[in-house]
Amino acid sequence: MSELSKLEHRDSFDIPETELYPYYDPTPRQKGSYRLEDFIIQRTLGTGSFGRVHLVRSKHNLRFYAIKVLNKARIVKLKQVEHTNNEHGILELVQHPFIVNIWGAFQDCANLYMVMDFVPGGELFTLLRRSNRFPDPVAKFYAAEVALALNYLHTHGIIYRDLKPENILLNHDGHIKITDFGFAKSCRHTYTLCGTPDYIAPEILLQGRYGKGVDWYALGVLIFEMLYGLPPYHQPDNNTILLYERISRGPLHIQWPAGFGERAKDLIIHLMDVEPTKRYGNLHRGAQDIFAHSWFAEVDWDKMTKREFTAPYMPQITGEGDASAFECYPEDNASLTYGQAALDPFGYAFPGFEYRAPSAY
Ligand code: ISQ
Repeated sequence: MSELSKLEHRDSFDIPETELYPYYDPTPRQKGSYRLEDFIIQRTLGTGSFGRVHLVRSKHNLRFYAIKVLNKARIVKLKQVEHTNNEHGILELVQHPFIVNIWGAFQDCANLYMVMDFVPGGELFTLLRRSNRFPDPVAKFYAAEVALALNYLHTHGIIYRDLKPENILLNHDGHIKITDFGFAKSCRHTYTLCGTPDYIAPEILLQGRYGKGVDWYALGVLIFEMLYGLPPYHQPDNNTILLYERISRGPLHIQWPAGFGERAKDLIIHLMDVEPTKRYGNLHRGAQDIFAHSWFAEVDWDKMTKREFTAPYMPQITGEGDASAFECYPEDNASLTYGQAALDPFGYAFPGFEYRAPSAY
């Protein structure tokens, strides 16, 4: 099933814009200093090529957290050092109700650890596959929360670059939390570190390879997938060549399913425009073209930002630490290897992760 959403992002251009619907949190989070021995590992919530995410319980406050564990040697081997440092740096920087919160990060000889909120409602991906497709108002609710989170990131100079239902988690109250910032990239330098304007080289102005348009494009794909159940260019046989051909031909060639709403279709076509300079989100009105689109006409954006709408689906959670909304993964004793003394040739590569050797030595 996971192949369904492996579409490559396409390049776009950066255009600075003013912040729409800002979110101010009156209670800034308390940052902590942690080590593995502060937690009891309960189970695996997800796996990836560099490590796993575990549900853990704090020995001190008995609260549940998610800890993402990444193997340093694998990160180096797969040339993901910069992405990993970006992920950590960006998560430390951002604070938004629709983005997962990080509490701290540390490393031992072999691994990096990121301590995050446990978001118990599971992936939007699971809910979508189980529901087949979402009714229009449900898709609109999730799309609106995602659009606000993307706009927040963009106004802070961050491109997310990995939007898909697998990376959207549902909190206990049914509101979203975007997770996995492994591809996120800070593009602040394209706004602020360009030097004196008269001297800016054209390639700096045109450096749009990772412009925020890729996120708005992905929002178009996400809206389609939520309303239809599959992404617009899905190839059942995983034929990537055909997929890339369809992606480059653009949304005007999509065979729209019967009954697909005209307003949703119009928004998706504008979000998925092959030409980044014509794409909604990248025009002179920026994200306002998206927020003011007729498909979102019922949305009160200020209320949406403040989470004042009741979510369309309430996760069935029996208590704190209930992780039944997540798939079961084989527990292959990976956690037994955590915190062991070993050579550490890669510690220097991750300076943002506090070095916490186990207390035994
Ligand atoms: C928080 N809660 C559940 C699962 C998670 C996966 C990745 C990152 C954070 C998470």
